[in-house]
Amino acid sequence: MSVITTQRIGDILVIVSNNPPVNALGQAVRAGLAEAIAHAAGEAAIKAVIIRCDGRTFFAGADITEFGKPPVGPSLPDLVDAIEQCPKPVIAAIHGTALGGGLEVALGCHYRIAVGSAKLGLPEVKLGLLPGAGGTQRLPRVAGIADALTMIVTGEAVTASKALEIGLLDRVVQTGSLADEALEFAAEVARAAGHPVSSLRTDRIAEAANHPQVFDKFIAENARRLKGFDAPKACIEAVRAAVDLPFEQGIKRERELFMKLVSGTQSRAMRHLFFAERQAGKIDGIPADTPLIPIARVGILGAGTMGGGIAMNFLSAGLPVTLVEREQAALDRGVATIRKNYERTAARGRMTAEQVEAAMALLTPTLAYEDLADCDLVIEAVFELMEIKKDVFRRLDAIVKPGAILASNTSYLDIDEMAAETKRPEAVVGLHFFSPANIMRLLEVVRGARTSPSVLKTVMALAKKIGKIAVVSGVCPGFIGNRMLSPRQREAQKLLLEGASPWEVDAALTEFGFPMGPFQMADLAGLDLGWTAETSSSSTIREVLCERGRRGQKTGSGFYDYDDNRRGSPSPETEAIIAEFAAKSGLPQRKFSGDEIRERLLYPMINEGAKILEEGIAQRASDIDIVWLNGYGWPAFTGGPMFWADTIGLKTVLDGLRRHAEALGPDFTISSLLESRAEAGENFN
Ligand code: 3H9
Repeated sequence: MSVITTQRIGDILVIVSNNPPVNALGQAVRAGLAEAIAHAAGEAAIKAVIIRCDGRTFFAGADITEFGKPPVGPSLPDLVDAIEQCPKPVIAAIHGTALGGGLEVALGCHYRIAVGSAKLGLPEVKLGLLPGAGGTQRLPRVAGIADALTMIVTGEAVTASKALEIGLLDRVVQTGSLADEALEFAAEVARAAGHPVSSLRTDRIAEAANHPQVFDKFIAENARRLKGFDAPKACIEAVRAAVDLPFEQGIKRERELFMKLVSGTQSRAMRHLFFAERQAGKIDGIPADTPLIPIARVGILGAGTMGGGIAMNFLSAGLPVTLVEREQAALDRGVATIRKNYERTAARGRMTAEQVEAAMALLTPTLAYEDLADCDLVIEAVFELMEIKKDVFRRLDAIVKPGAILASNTSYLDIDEMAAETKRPEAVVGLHFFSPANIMRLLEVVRGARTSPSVLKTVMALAKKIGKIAVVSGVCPGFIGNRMLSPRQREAQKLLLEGASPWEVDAALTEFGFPMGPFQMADLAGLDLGWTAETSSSSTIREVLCERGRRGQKTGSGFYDYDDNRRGSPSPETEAIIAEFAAKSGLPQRKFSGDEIRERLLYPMINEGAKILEEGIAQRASDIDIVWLNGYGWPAFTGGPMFWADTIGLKTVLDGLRRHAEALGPDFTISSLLESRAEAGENFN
C-alpha cells in the first residue's frame, strides 16, 4: 500500500500519510505529498486541503537514515515550497509530535491545528543540524524571534497550548476527533478571501529588526549550552538571516549552513548517538516473546543520597516505593531530602504542589525489612562492601516474595557473588544508578551469569518508564563506565608526578569538551570519600590534601582553592605537595602539551573500551558511547569515546599507545581487538 493516500470529502482533499513508526518524511512520503498537492492545485473542484498522519504521530522529521546518501527528489525544501504555493488553503492537522521536517511541512501549510496532547519542535540541533527545509526562516515569521530562537537553538518542543499562545497553531482541538475538526476548519477557511503565507509574513520579525541586540543577549545567556557545538551557532546565524535578509536570501543562507553541518563530523557523531541510544535498549539473545514481570511496588534499601535519589525515579513515575533504613533518624533525613528535592523542583515551576504531594504519598518509609516482602523489585543501596552486600542478599532472599527481582546498585562489585547467596540467582541483576540518581539519565543494567531473560527485559522496560537510558553490561570490576574511568584516573595521577599540574590536566579535558577534568571532579565529589584521619598514612597526594583539611569544594579547598562562589583557582599549597611526591618518585620532570595529556588520558580509555568489547562485557561499541556520554560528560559532538576513536582512526590510537608505552608502564597491555582492527584499517562502530 502507498504511504500516502488521498480522499475527497466534498470539496476538501484529505491527504493521509501512513509511514510507521513515526511518519518520517522519506522519499516515498515526499513524492506522494508532492503529487497530491499538485493534484489539489490543478483541480478546480477542490477548495481546501488537509494533511494529516495515521499511526502514533504526525511527521517526526526528515528520514535521518537518508542523510549521507545521494539525494532523491523531491527535496523537502521544494515540497514545503509547493505546499505553501498551493492556491488552495492547506491545513496541517497534527497529533503526536510534529518535529523537524514535520513541523517545517506544517509551517508551509497555511493553517495548523492540533490535538491538546501534541508537541511541536525543531530538534535538528540535537542531531548537530539546523532545520533545513525553511524552518529557520518560517518559524520566526510565524512565532516571533524570541520563541523561534529558543525552540531552534535548544531543540526543545513546545506543547500545543504554548504553540497556540505564540501563534504557531491556529486552533487546539480539545474534544472530538482531529479528522472531523480538521474538516470543519477546512470548510471555514475555504470560504475566506486570502490565506496566511508564512514566508511572506513580516509582522512577527519587525521588532527584532529594530532590536538586533536580542541575538547578542541570547548568545550571552546560552554560552554554556553553545560551547564546543557548531550547530547552535549556525542556528542563531540562520535565524538572524530571517531578520536581516529577504526570505529567498535567508533560505539560501539556511541551505548553505545546513549543507556544511550535515557533511561535518559533529552531525555524523550526533546522528550516531541518536541511533545508538535506541540501539542500547535492544538486548542480544532474548526471545521477543519473553514475558515481563509486573512491577507494582518497588522496595529500596538505604535512604542515603543514592537510595533517596533512586526512590524519586519511581515515585515520579507513579510507582509506590517502600524505603527501608536501619535507624529512624537516617530514615527521617532521607525522607526529608526527597521532599526538599521535590519542593525545589516545584519552586522552579517544573512541578505543581499537588504533584509533590502525590509523589510523597506513594512513599512508605519503614525500619522493618519485613515490609519489603510484597515488593516486586527490591534495590539495595547500602554500603559498597561485598560482605555487607552478601548479607543483604541473604536477608532479602528470605523475606521478599518469590518471583520478585533483587537488584544491587553496586558500582563496582561482582553481582554473581551476591546472586550466589540467594536461592534465586536468576532474579538477581545489577542496577547501577549514577549520582544524583534522580537526575542522571544513565542506568547500567548488569547482567549476571544467571540473570533470567525475563528479569533483564523487565528492568529495561522499567528503565524506559522512569526516563532512564539503560545500557546492558556484563560482570567485571567497574562494569563499562567505571572500568574505563580507572585508566584515566591512573594516568591523571601519574602525570602529576611527571610534571603536569592538576590545572593543566583538567584544562586538557575541558578544552576537549568535558564539563570538568578529573581533579575538578574529585574536588566536587569530595576528596575524603572513603578517607579517615585514623587510617590516613600520608602515602598519596590525596591523603595529604585531606590531612591538611583540603577535602574538596565543600571545605573551600582541595586540589584547587575556592572562593565564596565555589570558583576554583590553582593552589600553591597543592603544587608544593605534588612537588614533594614527584621528587620522591624520582621521575624526570617536564612540560606537557594539551595534546599529549589528552593522548595519555583518553587513548588508554579507548583501549579499555576495546577490551570491554572483546570480552563481551558491552554488547556493542555504541553502548559504550552512550555510557560515557550520559554518565561521565563525554562531549556529545564527538559521538562518544568509541565513535571518536573511529573518527581519528584506530591506527592513530594504537600508534599513540605504543609511543607512550614506557610511561604507561609494564602492566599496561594493548587490546588485541584494538590492534587487529587498527592494523586492518577497520572501525569499532
Ligand atoms: C530533519 O527533519 C531535517 C530537516 O530539517 C531538513 C531536511 C532537509 N528518521 O525514538 P523512538 C526511528 S532531521 C528515521 O524509539 P519514541 C527510530 O530510530 C529530523 N528514523 O520512538 C526507531 O527505530 P527502531 C528531525 C526515525 O516513540 C523508531 O523510529 N526530527 C526517525 O520513543 C522509533 O523511534 C527528529 O530529530 C527519523 N526522523 O519517540 C525527531 N525518528 O525502532 C527524531 C525516529 O528501529 N525522533 N526514527 O529503533 C524522535 O525524537 C523520536 O523518535 C519520537 C518518537 C519523539 C518521534
